[in-house]
Amino acid sequence: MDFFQDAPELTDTWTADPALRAHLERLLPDDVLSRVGPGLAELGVAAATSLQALGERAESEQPRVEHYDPWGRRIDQIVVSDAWTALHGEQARLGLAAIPYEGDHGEHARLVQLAVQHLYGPSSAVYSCPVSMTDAAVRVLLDSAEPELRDRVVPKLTSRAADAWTSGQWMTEKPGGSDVGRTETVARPLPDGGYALTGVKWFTSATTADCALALARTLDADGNGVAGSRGLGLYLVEMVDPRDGRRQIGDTIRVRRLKDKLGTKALPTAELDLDGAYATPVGPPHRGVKTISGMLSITRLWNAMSSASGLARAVQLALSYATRREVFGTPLVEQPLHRVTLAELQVDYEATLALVVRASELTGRVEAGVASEADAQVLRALMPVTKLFTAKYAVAGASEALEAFGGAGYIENTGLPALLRNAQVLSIWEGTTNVLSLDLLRAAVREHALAPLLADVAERMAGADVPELAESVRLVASQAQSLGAAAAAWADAGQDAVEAGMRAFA
Ligand code: MFK
Ligand code: FAD
Repeated sequence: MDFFQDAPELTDTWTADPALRAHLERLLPDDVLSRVGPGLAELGVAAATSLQALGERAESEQPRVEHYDPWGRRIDQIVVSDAWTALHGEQARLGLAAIPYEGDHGEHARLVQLAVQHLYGPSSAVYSCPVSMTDAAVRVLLDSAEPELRDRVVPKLTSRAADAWTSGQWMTEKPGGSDVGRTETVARPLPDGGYALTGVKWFTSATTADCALALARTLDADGNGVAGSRGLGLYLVEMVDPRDGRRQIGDTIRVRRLKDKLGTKALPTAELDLDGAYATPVGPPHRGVKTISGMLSITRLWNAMSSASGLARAVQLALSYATRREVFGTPLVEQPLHRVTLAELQVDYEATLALVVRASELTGRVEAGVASEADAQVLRALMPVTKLFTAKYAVAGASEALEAFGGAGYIENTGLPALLRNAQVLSIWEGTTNVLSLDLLRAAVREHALAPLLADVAERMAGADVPELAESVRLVASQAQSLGAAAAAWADAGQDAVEAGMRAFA
Protein backbone atom coordinates (compact mmCIF):
# COMPACT_ATOMS: atom_id res chain seq x y z
CA MET A 1 0.00 0.00 0.00
CA ASP A 2 1.19 3.47 -0.86
CA PHE A 3 2.00 5.72 2.10
CA PHE A 4 0.83 9.32 2.06
CA GLN A 5 2.22 11.79 4.58
CA ASP A 6 -0.24 14.25 6.08
CA ALA A 7 0.77 17.85 5.41
CA PRO A 8 1.21 20.26 8.34
CA GLU A 9 -2.02 22.01 9.19
CA LEU A 10 -2.74 25.58 10.21
CA THR A 11 -6.21 26.23 11.52
CA ASP A 12 -5.97 29.36 13.64
CA THR A 13 -2.73 31.27 14.07
CA TRP A 14 -4.10 33.43 16.93
CA THR A 15 -5.08 30.51 19.16
CA ALA A 16 -1.84 28.75 18.22
CA ASP A 17 0.25 31.65 19.55
CA PRO A 18 0.08 31.87 23.37
CA ALA A 19 3.27 33.99 23.42
CA LEU A 20 1.64 36.78 21.41
CA ARG A 21 -1.53 36.64 23.50
CA ALA A 22 0.46 36.75 26.76
CA HIS A 23 2.28 39.95 25.69
CA LEU A 24 -0.98 41.62 24.72
CA GLU A 25 -2.67 40.56 27.97
CA ARG A 26 0.31 41.93 29.91
CA LEU A 27 0.51 45.28 28.12
CA LEU A 28 -2.91 46.26 26.80
CA PRO A 29 -5.56 47.74 29.09
CA ASP A 30 -8.76 45.65 29.32
CA ASP A 31 -10.81 48.05 27.20
CA VAL A 32 -8.29 47.95 24.33
CA LEU A 33 -7.95 44.18 24.57
CA SER A 34 -11.70 43.62 24.54
CA ARG A 35 -12.07 46.00 21.58
CA VAL A 36 -9.43 44.32 19.41
CA GLY A 37 -9.58 40.71 20.69
CA PRO A 38 -12.53 39.47 18.57
CA GLY A 39 -11.01 40.92 15.38
CA LEU A 40 -7.69 39.24 16.11
CA ALA A 41 -9.42 35.90 16.75
CA GLU A 42 -11.19 36.22 13.39
CA LEU A 43 -7.96 37.24 11.66
CA GLY A 44 -6.14 34.23 13.12
CA VAL A 45 -8.54 31.92 11.30
CA ALA A 46 -8.34 33.92 8.05
CA ALA A 47 -4.53 33.90 8.26
CA ALA A 48 -4.61 30.11 8.30
CA THR A 49 -7.19 29.79 5.53
CA SER A 50 -8.40 32.48 3.10
CA LEU A 51 -5.46 34.91 3.47
CA GLN A 52 -3.00 32.03 3.28
CA ALA A 53 -4.61 30.93 0.01
CA LEU A 54 -4.25 34.46 -1.38
CA GLY A 55 -0.61 34.59 -0.30
CA GLU A 56 0.16 31.25 -1.94
CA ARG A 57 -1.48 32.36 -5.17
CA ALA A 58 0.37 35.68 -5.16
CA GLU A 59 3.67 33.80 -4.66
CA SER A 60 2.96 31.63 -7.69
CA GLU A 61 1.55 34.35 -9.99
CA GLN A 62 4.57 36.61 -10.11
CA PRO A 63 4.55 40.21 -11.33
CA ARG A 64 5.76 41.20 -14.78
CA VAL A 65 6.20 44.48 -16.59
CA GLU A 66 4.57 45.47 -19.88
CA HIS A 67 6.60 48.26 -21.41
CA TYR A 68 4.26 49.15 -24.31
CA ASP A 69 0.53 49.14 -24.91
CA PRO A 70 -0.83 47.35 -27.99
CA TRP A 71 -0.45 50.58 -30.02
CA GLY A 72 3.19 51.15 -29.14
CA ARG A 73 2.82 53.75 -26.39
CA ARG A 74 5.28 53.41 -23.52
CA ILE A 75 3.32 52.45 -20.41
CA ASP A 76 5.70 50.46 -18.15
CA GLN A 77 2.76 48.85 -16.45
CA ILE A 78 3.59 46.36 -13.72
CA VAL A 79 1.02 43.57 -13.92
CA VAL A 80 0.35 41.81 -10.61
CA SER A 81 -1.76 38.85 -9.55
CA ASP A 82 -5.30 39.71 -8.50
CA ALA A 83 -4.41 37.83 -5.30
CA TRP A 84 -1.75 40.50 -4.64
CA THR A 85 -4.40 43.18 -5.22
CA ALA A 86 -6.76 41.37 -2.85
CA LEU A 87 -4.02 41.29 -0.19
CA HIS A 88 -3.82 45.06 -0.57
CA GLY A 89 -7.57 45.37 0.01
CA GLU A 90 -7.39 43.13 3.08
CA GLN A 91 -4.63 45.12 4.77
CA ALA A 92 -6.42 48.39 4.03
CA ARG A 93 -9.65 47.01 5.52
CA LEU A 94 -7.70 45.93 8.61
CA GLY A 95 -6.23 49.43 8.83
CA LEU A 96 -2.72 48.05 9.02
CA ALA A 97 -1.00 51.30 8.05
CA ALA A 98 -3.74 53.43 9.59
CA ILE A 99 -3.97 52.07 13.16
CA PRO A 100 -1.13 54.23 14.56
CA TYR A 101 -2.75 57.41 13.24
CA GLU A 102 -6.43 56.90 14.00
CA GLY A 103 -6.10 57.77 17.67
CA ASP A 104 -8.29 54.88 18.87
CA HIS A 105 -5.73 53.12 21.04
CA GLY A 106 -3.55 55.96 22.32
CA GLU A 107 -0.05 54.84 23.29
CA HIS A 108 -1.04 51.21 22.64
CA ALA A 109 -1.64 51.65 18.91
CA ARG A 110 1.71 50.18 17.85
CA LEU A 111 1.04 47.03 19.92
CA VAL A 112 -2.36 46.63 18.30
CA GLN A 113 -0.73 47.09 14.91
CA LEU A 114 1.93 44.52 15.81
CA ALA A 115 -0.76 41.96 16.64
CA VAL A 116 -2.59 42.53 13.36
CA GLN A 117 0.65 42.35 11.34
CA HIS A 118 1.74 39.26 13.28
CA LEU A 119 -1.26 37.41 11.92
CA TYR A 120 -1.58 39.06 8.50
CA GLY A 121 2.13 39.25 7.56
CA PRO A 122 3.16 35.59 7.24
CA SER A 123 0.19 34.90 4.94
CA SER A 124 0.64 38.02 2.84
CA ALA A 125 3.42 36.97 0.42
CA VAL A 126 5.32 39.98 1.85
CA TYR A 127 2.56 42.51 1.17
CA SER A 128 3.72 43.74 4.59
CA CYS A 129 6.58 45.42 2.69
CA PRO A 130 4.44 48.05 0.93
CA VAL A 131 2.37 48.46 4.10
CA SER A 132 5.50 49.15 6.14
CA MET A 133 6.70 51.83 3.74
CA THR A 134 3.22 53.38 3.64
CA ASP A 135 3.07 53.61 7.42
CA ALA A 136 6.61 55.04 7.50
CA ALA A 137 5.81 57.61 4.80
CA VAL A 138 2.84 58.80 6.86
CA ARG A 139 5.16 59.26 9.85
CA VAL A 140 7.55 61.42 7.77
CA LEU A 141 4.81 63.43 6.09
CA LEU A 142 3.15 64.17 9.43
CA ASP A 143 6.47 65.20 10.95
CA SER A 144 8.05 67.09 8.05
CA ALA A 145 5.75 67.90 5.10
CA GLU A 146 4.17 71.26 4.36
CA PRO A 147 0.47 71.29 5.43
CA GLU A 148 -0.84 71.31 1.82
CA LEU A 149 1.06 68.16 0.90
CA ARG A 150 0.43 66.47 4.24
CA ASP A 151 -3.32 67.12 4.18
CA ARG A 152 -3.66 66.01 0.57
CA VAL A 153 -1.66 62.77 0.79
CA VAL A 154 -1.85 61.41 4.35
CA PRO A 155 -5.61 60.65 4.25
CA LYS A 156 -5.05 58.59 1.09
CA LEU A 157 -2.27 56.59 2.74
CA THR A 158 -4.27 55.96 5.92
CA SER A 159 -7.54 55.17 4.17
CA ARG A 160 -9.24 51.83 4.93
CA ALA A 161 -10.80 51.68 1.46
CA ALA A 162 -9.65 49.25 -1.23
CA ASP A 163 -8.22 52.16 -3.24
CA ALA A 164 -6.03 53.32 -0.34
CA TRP A 165 -2.64 54.56 -1.50
CA THR A 166 0.65 52.88 -0.77
CA SER A 167 4.09 54.50 -0.69
CA GLY A 168 7.53 53.34 -1.78
CA GLN A 169 10.95 54.36 -0.41
CA TRP A 170 13.57 55.15 -3.04
CA MET A 171 17.00 55.42 -1.50
CA THR A 172 19.33 52.80 -2.99
CA GLU A 173 21.33 53.62 -6.12
CA LYS A 174 24.01 51.71 -7.99
CA PRO A 175 26.96 53.39 -6.20
CA GLY A 176 25.48 52.99 -2.73
CA GLY A 177 22.64 51.50 -0.73
CA SER A 178 24.21 51.72 2.73
CA ASP A 179 26.26 54.77 1.75
CA VAL A 180 23.51 56.95 0.31
CA GLY A 181 25.87 59.93 0.26
CA ARG A 182 26.96 58.54 -3.14
CA THR A 183 23.49 59.24 -4.58
CA GLU A 184 23.65 60.39 -8.21
CA THR A 185 19.99 61.40 -8.67
CA VAL A 186 19.59 65.16 -8.77
CA ALA A 187 16.63 67.39 -7.95
CA ARG A 188 16.35 70.58 -10.05
CA PRO A 189 14.15 73.35 -8.69
CA LEU A 190 11.08 74.34 -10.74
CA PRO A 191 9.37 77.74 -10.70
CA ASP A 192 6.29 76.38 -8.86
CA GLY A 193 8.30 75.17 -5.83
CA GLY A 194 8.40 71.58 -7.07
CA TYR A 195 11.51 69.74 -8.26
CA ALA A 196 12.39 67.61 -11.29
CA LEU A 197 14.22 64.39 -10.34
CA THR A 198 16.69 62.78 -12.75
CA GLY A 199 18.71 59.64 -12.09
CA VAL A 200 18.49 55.88 -11.57
CA LYS A 201 16.86 54.27 -8.56
CA TRP A 202 18.35 50.79 -8.44
CA PHE A 203 16.03 48.99 -6.00
CA THR A 204 12.43 50.16 -5.65
CA SER A 205 10.07 47.71 -4.00
CA ALA A 206 6.36 47.64 -4.38
CA THR A 207 6.81 49.77 -7.47
CA THR A 208 3.06 49.73 -8.03
CA ALA A 209 2.84 52.25 -5.16
CA ASP A 210 0.97 55.52 -5.69
CA CYS A 211 3.84 57.63 -4.36
CA ALA A 212 7.34 57.28 -2.98
CA LEU A 213 9.73 59.18 -0.75
CA ALA A 214 12.98 59.58 -2.67
CA LEU A 215 16.41 60.94 -1.81
CA ALA A 216 18.05 63.18 -4.41
CA ARG A 217 20.87 65.72 -4.52
CA THR A 218 19.30 69.15 -4.27
CA LEU A 219 20.59 71.56 -6.92
CA ASP A 220 20.30 75.31 -6.76
CA ALA A 221 19.02 77.50 -9.59
CA ASP A 222 22.51 77.43 -11.16
CA GLY A 223 22.58 73.63 -11.14
CA ASN A 224 25.08 73.33 -8.27
CA GLY A 225 24.77 70.80 -5.47
CA VAL A 226 26.64 69.79 -2.33
CA ALA A 227 28.62 66.51 -2.36
CA GLY A 228 27.99 63.69 0.15
CA SER A 229 24.94 62.91 2.22
CA ARG A 230 24.63 66.49 3.50
CA GLY A 231 23.68 67.53 -0.04
CA LEU A 232 20.61 65.29 -0.22
CA GLY A 233 17.00 66.36 0.06
CA LEU A 234 13.87 64.25 0.48
CA TYR A 235 11.11 64.40 -2.13
CA LEU A 236 7.63 62.94 -2.51
CA VAL A 237 7.13 61.59 -6.01
CA GLU A 238 3.50 60.95 -6.96
CA MET A 239 2.88 58.50 -9.78
CA VAL A 240 0.16 60.79 -11.08
CA ASP A 241 1.49 64.33 -11.45
CA PRO A 242 -0.52 66.44 -8.96
CA ARG A 243 -0.35 69.46 -11.29
CA ASP A 244 -2.20 68.02 -14.25
CA GLY A 245 -3.14 64.37 -13.61
CA ARG A 246 -0.50 63.11 -16.08
CA ARG A 247 0.70 59.55 -15.46
CA GLN A 248 4.43 59.75 -14.64
CA ILE A 249 5.09 55.99 -14.99
CA GLY A 250 6.06 55.26 -18.58
CA ASP A 251 6.90 58.92 -19.09
CA THR A 252 9.12 60.74 -16.56
CA ILE A 253 9.46 57.51 -14.55
CA ARG A 254 10.46 54.51 -16.65
CA VAL A 255 10.77 50.93 -15.45
CA ARG A 256 14.00 49.39 -16.74
CA ARG A 257 13.15 45.91 -15.52
CA LEU A 258 11.92 43.97 -12.51
CA LYS A 259 14.64 42.39 -10.38
CA ASP A 260 15.00 38.62 -10.65
CA LYS A 261 15.22 37.94 -6.91
CA LEU A 262 16.02 35.02 -4.59
CA GLY A 263 12.72 35.57 -2.76
CA THR A 264 9.92 38.09 -2.18
CA LYS A 265 8.70 36.78 -5.53
CA ALA A 266 5.23 38.34 -5.38
CA LEU A 267 6.66 41.76 -4.59
CA PRO A 268 7.61 43.77 -7.67
CA THR A 269 11.04 45.36 -7.18
CA ALA A 270 12.06 47.53 -10.11
CA GLU A 271 14.99 49.52 -11.42
CA LEU A 272 13.71 52.97 -12.37
CA ASP A 273 14.96 55.72 -14.66
CA LEU A 274 13.80 59.09 -13.44
CA ASP A 275 13.80 61.63 -16.25
CA GLY A 276 12.57 64.89 -14.80
CA ALA A 277 10.00 63.22 -12.53
CA TYR A 278 7.92 65.85 -10.76
CA ALA A 279 8.35 65.80 -6.97
CA THR A 280 7.49 67.88 -3.94
CA PRO A 281 10.14 68.59 -1.27
CA VAL A 282 9.66 67.20 2.23
CA GLY A 283 11.76 68.86 4.92
CA PRO A 284 14.80 71.12 4.42
CA PRO A 285 16.67 70.81 1.08
CA HIS A 286 19.88 69.37 2.58
CA ARG A 287 18.46 67.37 5.48
CA GLY A 288 17.09 64.47 3.45
CA VAL A 289 18.97 61.74 5.34
CA LYS A 290 17.89 63.09 8.71
CA THR A 291 14.30 63.50 7.47
CA ILE A 292 14.12 59.97 6.08
CA SER A 293 15.59 58.52 9.27
CA GLY A 294 12.05 58.85 10.68
CA MET A 295 10.93 56.51 7.89
CA LEU A 296 13.78 54.11 8.62
CA SER A 297 12.75 53.85 12.27
CA ILE A 298 9.28 52.67 11.28
CA THR A 299 10.31 50.33 8.45
CA ARG A 300 12.98 48.82 10.71
CA LEU A 301 10.30 48.20 13.33
CA TRP A 302 8.21 46.51 10.62
CA ASN A 303 11.19 44.45 9.57
CA ALA A 304 11.51 43.20 13.14
CA MET A 305 7.77 42.53 13.34
CA SER A 306 8.05 40.52 10.14
CA SER A 307 10.99 38.55 11.52
CA ALA A 308 9.04 37.63 14.64
CA SER A 309 5.87 36.78 12.75
CA GLY A 310 7.81 34.69 10.22
CA LEU A 311 9.35 32.74 13.09
CA ALA A 312 5.91 32.24 14.64
CA ARG A 313 4.71 30.72 11.39
CA ALA A 314 7.84 28.53 11.10
CA VAL A 315 7.35 27.17 14.63
CA GLN A 316 3.65 26.48 14.11
CA LEU A 317 4.27 24.59 10.90
CA ALA A 318 7.18 22.58 12.33
CA LEU A 319 5.16 21.67 15.41
CA SER A 320 2.16 20.60 13.39
CA TYR A 321 4.34 18.44 11.16
CA ALA A 322 6.03 16.86 14.16
CA THR A 323 2.65 15.63 15.40
CA ARG A 324 1.89 14.10 11.98
CA ARG A 325 5.18 12.59 10.96
CA GLU A 326 6.19 9.25 12.45
CA VAL A 327 9.85 8.23 12.85
CA PHE A 328 11.33 5.11 14.45
CA GLY A 329 8.02 4.01 15.87
CA THR A 330 6.81 7.25 17.46
CA PRO A 331 5.38 10.56 16.29
CA LEU A 332 8.32 12.89 15.58
CA VAL A 333 7.18 15.21 18.34
CA GLU A 334 7.91 12.48 20.89
CA GLN A 335 11.55 12.08 19.85
CA PRO A 336 13.57 13.77 22.63
CA LEU A 337 16.15 15.32 20.32
CA HIS A 338 13.52 16.74 17.98
CA ARG A 339 11.69 18.18 20.98
CA VAL A 340 14.91 20.04 21.83
CA THR A 341 15.08 21.39 18.28
CA LEU A 342 11.50 22.60 18.46
CA ALA A 343 12.00 24.05 21.93
CA GLU A 344 15.05 26.00 20.76
CA LEU A 345 13.12 27.32 17.81
CA GLN A 346 10.33 28.41 20.14
CA VAL A 347 12.83 30.12 22.46
CA ASP A 348 14.35 32.04 19.53
CA TYR A 349 10.87 33.03 18.42
CA GLU A 350 9.88 34.23 21.88
CA ALA A 351 13.16 36.19 22.22
CA THR A 352 12.53 38.01 18.93
CA LEU A 353 8.94 38.65 19.90
CA ALA A 354 9.98 40.10 23.26
CA LEU A 355 12.38 42.50 21.52
CA VAL A 356 9.87 43.68 18.98
CA VAL A 357 7.09 44.02 21.54
CA ARG A 358 9.32 46.30 23.61
CA ALA A 359 10.27 48.36 20.53
CA SER A 360 6.60 48.67 19.56
CA GLU A 361 5.56 49.61 23.07
CA LEU A 362 8.16 52.40 23.15
CA THR A 363 7.34 53.61 19.62
CA GLY A 364 3.69 53.89 20.63
CA ARG A 365 4.62 55.87 23.73
CA VAL A 366 6.84 58.26 21.78
CA GLU A 367 4.21 58.80 19.07
CA ALA A 368 1.47 59.40 21.64
CA GLY A 369 3.64 62.02 23.34
CA VAL A 370 3.73 60.19 26.68
CA ALA A 371 7.32 58.88 26.54
CA SER A 372 9.94 60.12 28.95
CA GLU A 373 13.27 61.33 27.59
CA ALA A 374 14.80 58.04 28.77
CA ASP A 375 12.11 56.05 26.88
CA ALA A 376 13.02 57.88 23.67
CA GLN A 377 16.71 57.19 24.17
CA VAL A 378 16.10 53.53 24.95
CA LEU A 379 14.10 53.27 21.73
CA ARG A 380 16.80 55.00 19.69
CA ALA A 381 19.37 52.37 20.72
CA LEU A 382 16.94 49.45 20.81
CA MET A 383 15.75 49.90 17.22
CA PRO A 384 18.98 48.92 15.40
CA VAL A 385 19.57 46.10 17.91
CA THR A 386 16.03 44.81 17.43
CA LYS A 387 16.15 44.98 13.64
CA LEU A 388 19.51 43.26 13.34
CA PHE A 389 19.01 40.46 15.87
CA THR A 390 15.47 39.59 14.86
CA ALA A 391 16.50 39.39 11.20
CA LYS A 392 19.40 37.07 11.97
CA TYR A 393 17.12 34.85 14.08
CA ALA A 394 14.49 34.87 11.34
CA VAL A 395 16.93 33.55 8.75
CA ALA A 396 18.40 30.91 11.08
CA GLY A 397 14.95 29.91 12.33
CA ALA A 398 13.50 29.54 8.85
CA SER A 399 16.42 27.31 7.93
CA GLU A 400 15.93 25.19 11.05
CA ALA A 401 12.20 24.91 10.38
CA LEU A 402 12.86 23.64 6.85
CA GLU A 403 15.21 21.00 8.21
CA ALA A 404 12.48 19.92 10.63
CA PHE A 405 10.56 18.75 7.55
CA GLY A 406 13.47 16.71 6.22
CA GLY A 407 13.49 16.54 2.42
CA ALA A 408 9.97 17.92 2.17
CA GLY A 409 11.31 21.23 3.48
CA TYR A 410 13.36 21.55 0.31
CA ILE A 411 10.49 20.90 -2.06
CA GLU A 412 9.11 23.98 -3.74
CA ASN A 413 5.39 23.30 -3.76
CA THR A 414 5.21 22.50 -0.06
CA GLY A 415 5.49 26.29 0.26
CA LEU A 416 8.30 25.86 2.79
CA PRO A 417 11.24 27.15 0.69
CA ALA A 418 9.46 30.52 0.42
CA LEU A 419 9.74 30.84 4.21
CA LEU A 420 13.53 30.76 3.96
CA ARG A 421 13.80 32.91 0.84
CA ASN A 422 11.51 35.57 2.25
CA ALA A 423 13.40 35.57 5.57
CA GLN A 424 16.81 36.04 3.91
CA VAL A 425 16.02 39.59 2.79
CA LEU A 426 15.24 40.75 6.32
CA SER A 427 18.91 41.17 7.22
CA ILE A 428 19.71 43.02 3.98
CA TRP A 429 17.08 45.66 3.27
CA GLU A 430 16.44 48.53 5.63
CA GLY A 431 20.07 48.43 6.72
CA THR A 432 22.38 45.42 6.80
CA THR A 433 23.63 43.95 10.07
CA ASN A 434 26.91 45.87 10.00
CA VAL A 435 25.22 49.13 9.06
CA LEU A 436 22.82 48.71 11.98
CA SER A 437 25.72 47.88 14.30
CA LEU A 438 27.22 51.21 13.27
CA ASP A 439 23.84 52.87 13.79
CA LEU A 440 23.90 51.61 17.37
CA LEU A 441 27.35 53.14 17.70
CA ARG A 442 26.00 56.40 16.22
CA ALA A 443 23.18 56.32 18.78
CA ALA A 444 25.65 55.58 21.58
CA VAL A 445 28.24 58.19 20.69
CA ARG A 446 26.17 61.03 19.30
CA GLU A 447 22.98 60.60 21.28
CA HIS A 448 24.28 58.85 24.41
CA ALA A 449 21.51 56.29 24.04
CA LEU A 450 23.36 53.10 24.97
CA ALA A 451 23.56 53.73 28.70
CA PRO A 452 19.76 54.25 28.96
CA LEU A 453 19.22 51.01 26.97
CA LEU A 454 21.50 49.02 29.25
CA ALA A 455 19.86 50.56 32.31
CA ASP A 456 16.47 49.54 30.90
CA VAL A 457 17.68 45.98 30.36
CA ALA A 458 19.16 45.84 33.86
CA GLU A 459 15.92 47.14 35.34
CA ARG A 460 13.91 44.54 33.47
CA MET A 461 16.21 41.80 34.67
CA ALA A 462 16.09 42.84 38.31
CA GLY A 463 14.52 40.05 40.29
CA ALA A 464 15.00 37.51 37.50
CA ASP A 465 17.23 34.71 38.68
CA VAL A 466 19.68 34.69 35.75
CA PRO A 467 23.08 35.69 37.14
CA GLU A 468 24.96 34.74 33.95
CA LEU A 469 22.77 37.15 31.93
CA ALA A 470 23.27 39.91 34.45
CA GLU A 471 27.03 39.35 34.14
CA SER A 472 26.78 39.65 30.32
CA VAL A 473 24.93 42.94 30.61
CA ARG A 474 27.59 44.25 33.01
CA LEU A 475 30.29 43.18 30.54
CA VAL A 476 28.57 44.89 27.58
CA ALA A 477 28.06 48.02 29.66
CA SER A 478 31.73 48.26 30.62
CA GLN A 479 32.93 47.58 27.07
CA ALA A 480 30.45 50.11 25.71
CA GLN A 481 31.72 52.66 28.18
CA SER A 482 35.33 52.31 27.04
CA LEU A 483 34.25 52.25 23.40
CA GLY A 484 32.22 55.42 23.93
CA ALA A 485 35.18 57.08 25.64
CA ALA A 486 37.54 56.12 22.80
CA ALA A 487 35.08 57.37 20.19
CA ALA A 488 34.54 60.62 22.06
CA ALA A 489 38.29 61.17 22.31
CA TRP A 490 38.66 60.74 18.56
CA ALA A 491 35.69 63.03 17.98
CA ASP A 492 37.34 65.64 20.18
CA ALA A 493 40.41 65.31 18.00
CA GLY A 494 38.25 66.50 15.13
CA GLN A 495 37.42 63.16 13.52
CA ASP A 496 33.99 61.86 12.76
CA ALA A 497 32.73 60.11 15.87
CA VAL A 498 31.22 57.09 14.20
CA GLU A 499 34.29 56.45 12.10
CA ALA A 500 36.39 56.81 15.20
CA GLY A 501 34.20 54.37 17.08
CA MET A 502 34.62 51.88 14.24
CA ARG A 503 38.37 52.09 14.59
CA ALA A 504 38.01 51.35 18.26
CA PHE A 505 36.78 47.89 17.26
CA ALA A 506 39.96 47.19 15.29
C1 MFK B 1 8.34 43.53 5.61
C2 MFK B 1 9.50 44.18 6.12
C3 MFK B 1 9.46 45.65 6.16
C4 MFK B 1 10.55 46.33 5.47
C5 MFK B 1 10.32 46.49 3.97
C6 MFK B 1 11.20 47.49 3.37
C7 MFK B 1 11.42 47.34 1.88
C8 MFK B 1 12.80 47.63 1.46
C9 MFK B 1 13.12 49.07 1.47
C10 MFK B 1 14.59 49.42 1.60
O1 MFK B 1 15.52 48.69 1.76
S1 MFK B 1 14.75 51.10 1.56
C11 MFK B 1 16.45 51.42 1.72
C12 MFK B 1 16.91 51.28 3.12
N1 MFK B 1 18.22 51.88 3.23
C13 MFK B 1 18.84 51.97 4.36
O2 MFK B 1 18.38 51.52 5.39
C14 MFK B 1 20.13 52.72 4.32
C15 MFK B 1 21.17 52.08 5.20
N2 MFK B 1 22.20 53.07 5.51
C16 MFK B 1 22.14 53.78 6.66
O3 MFK B 1 21.23 53.63 7.46
C17 MFK B 1 23.26 54.74 6.86
O4 MFK B 1 23.67 54.64 8.19
C18 MFK B 1 22.85 56.18 6.54
C19 MFK B 1 22.24 56.25 5.18
C20 MFK B 1 21.87 56.75 7.55
C21 MFK B 1 24.16 56.94 6.57
O5 MFK B 1 24.01 58.24 6.07
P1 MFK B 1 25.02 59.39 6.44
O6 MFK B 1 24.46 60.67 5.95
O7 MFK B 1 26.39 59.02 6.05
O8 MFK B 1 24.91 59.38 8.03
P2 MFK B 1 25.14 60.48 9.11
O9 MFK B 1 25.87 61.67 8.56
O10 MFK B 1 25.73 59.77 10.27
O11 MFK B 1 23.65 60.89 9.50
C22 MFK B 1 22.95 61.97 8.90
C23 MFK B 1 21.92 62.44 9.93
O12 MFK B 1 20.92 61.43 10.08
C24 MFK B 1 22.52 62.62 11.34
O13 MFK B 1 21.78 63.64 11.96
P3 MFK B 1 22.45 65.08 12.21
O14 MFK B 1 22.74 65.63 10.85
O15 MFK B 1 21.40 65.85 12.97
O16 MFK B 1 23.71 64.83 13.01
C25 MFK B 1 22.22 61.30 12.00
O17 MFK B 1 22.17 61.39 13.42
C26 MFK B 1 20.84 61.00 11.43
N3 MFK B 1 20.54 59.56 11.47
C27 MFK B 1 21.15 58.60 10.76
N4 MFK B 1 20.60 57.41 11.05
C28 MFK B 1 19.64 57.65 11.97
C29 MFK B 1 19.60 59.02 12.24
N5 MFK B 1 18.73 59.58 13.09
C30 MFK B 1 17.88 58.75 13.73
N6 MFK B 1 17.87 57.42 13.53
C31 MFK B 1 18.72 56.83 12.67
N7 MFK B 1 18.68 55.52 12.49
P1 FAD C 1 26.29 47.78 0.09
O1 FAD C 1 25.91 49.03 0.82
O2 FAD C 1 27.29 47.88 -0.98
O3 FAD C 1 26.75 46.69 1.15
C1 FAD C 1 27.61 45.59 0.84
C2 FAD C 1 28.17 45.03 2.15
O4 FAD C 1 28.94 46.04 2.77
C3 FAD C 1 27.09 44.64 3.18
O5 FAD C 1 27.43 43.41 3.77
C4 FAD C 1 27.17 45.74 4.21
O6 FAD C 1 26.85 45.28 5.52
C5 FAD C 1 28.63 46.12 4.14
N1 FAD C 1 28.89 47.48 4.58
C6 FAD C 1 28.46 48.64 4.03
N2 FAD C 1 28.92 49.68 4.73
C7 FAD C 1 29.68 49.18 5.73
C8 FAD C 1 30.46 49.75 6.77
N3 FAD C 1 30.53 51.07 6.94
N4 FAD C 1 31.11 48.92 7.62
C9 FAD C 1 31.03 47.58 7.48
N5 FAD C 1 30.31 46.99 6.50
C10 FAD C 1 29.66 47.78 5.64
N6 FAD C 1 16.27 50.00 -1.49
C11 FAD C 1 15.46 51.07 -1.59
O7 FAD C 1 15.91 52.19 -1.48
N7 FAD C 1 14.13 50.90 -1.80
C12 FAD C 1 13.56 49.69 -1.91
O8 FAD C 1 12.34 49.59 -2.08
C13 FAD C 1 14.39 48.54 -1.83
N8 FAD C 1 13.88 47.30 -1.98
C14 FAD C 1 14.71 46.22 -1.92
C15 FAD C 1 14.19 44.95 -2.13
C16 FAD C 1 15.01 43.85 -2.11
C17 FAD C 1 14.42 42.51 -2.36
C18 FAD C 1 16.39 44.01 -1.82
C19 FAD C 1 17.30 42.82 -1.76
C20 FAD C 1 16.92 45.25 -1.61
C21 FAD C 1 16.08 46.37 -1.67
N9 FAD C 1 16.58 47.66 -1.49
C22 FAD C 1 15.76 48.74 -1.59
C23 FAD C 1 18.00 47.87 -1.36
C24 FAD C 1 18.57 47.64 0.03
O9 FAD C 1 18.12 48.58 0.94
C25 FAD C 1 20.09 47.68 -0.13
O10 FAD C 1 20.46 46.57 -0.92
C26 FAD C 1 20.81 47.66 1.20
O11 FAD C 1 20.55 48.84 1.92
C27 FAD C 1 22.32 47.46 1.01
O12 FAD C 1 22.85 48.34 0.08
P2 FAD C 1 23.76 47.82 -1.15
O13 FAD C 1 22.99 46.78 -1.87
O14 FAD C 1 24.25 48.98 -1.91
O15 FAD C 1 24.98 47.09 -0.45
